[in-house]
Amino acid sequence: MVSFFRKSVPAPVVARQPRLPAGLRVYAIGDVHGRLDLLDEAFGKIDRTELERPSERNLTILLGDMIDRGPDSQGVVSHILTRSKRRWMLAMRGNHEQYLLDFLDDPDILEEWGPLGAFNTLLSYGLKPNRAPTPEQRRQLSQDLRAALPPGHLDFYQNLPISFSCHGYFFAHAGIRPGVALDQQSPEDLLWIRDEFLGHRGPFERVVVHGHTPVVVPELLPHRINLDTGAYATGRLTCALLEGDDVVLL
Ligand SMILES: [Mn+2]
Repeated sequence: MVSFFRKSVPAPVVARQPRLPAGLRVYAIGDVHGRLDLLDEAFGKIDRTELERPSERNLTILLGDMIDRGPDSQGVVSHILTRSKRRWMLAMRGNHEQYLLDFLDDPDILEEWGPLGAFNTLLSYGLKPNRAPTPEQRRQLSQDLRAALPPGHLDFYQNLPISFSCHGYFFAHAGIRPGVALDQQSPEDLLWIRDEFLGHRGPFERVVVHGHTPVVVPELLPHRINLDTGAYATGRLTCALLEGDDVVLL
């Protein structure tokens, strides 16, 4: 557990940030990693907030890595798809969703993906993976996964955006490469970057809202906001409310 977290930069609960237009509220949720129970709680908090203090328009953004590690990736994706029918939702691509897509075309990627929590995702889709599959078993699992995906799931994975700009904010799963324009960022960096991004003191073109690297306490910095609190291991899933120039943790 000790090496699991990066050291958090001490952060206030409320930070001043770019200004969203009046009437627009954004809820941003960190890495869910198969914890349907926690995602359900977060949606409940959002619903209560909207009931108590309704906004004109509100967008919920999931920062990627909805799947793997935790017990119910299939349930998490189904829950997001269901909620998307009645709420404005944007689920973003994380490196784990990319692994799933890559696995459908290249079964051998399971050697890399497996140790990162893939088996729990395969189990959640009703597969019975052997923990050390042979190349032939990997090919079979890949075909079986494609066949097991419920309606809408393949489309969901294929259409997850890799970045999203909203007024002064830039949303991406892992972060950005410092010194490279936002519209020139590589998918590799947006899905995977850690040290070069996290160690950069800013400023960036926009405030980057991201997950990917677990921290004990969410980081609300002037140039970036990290909402990954390692939900699958800690039981803490972070949801931030962005409104006007405030950032508030729910
Ligand atoms: Mn990640």
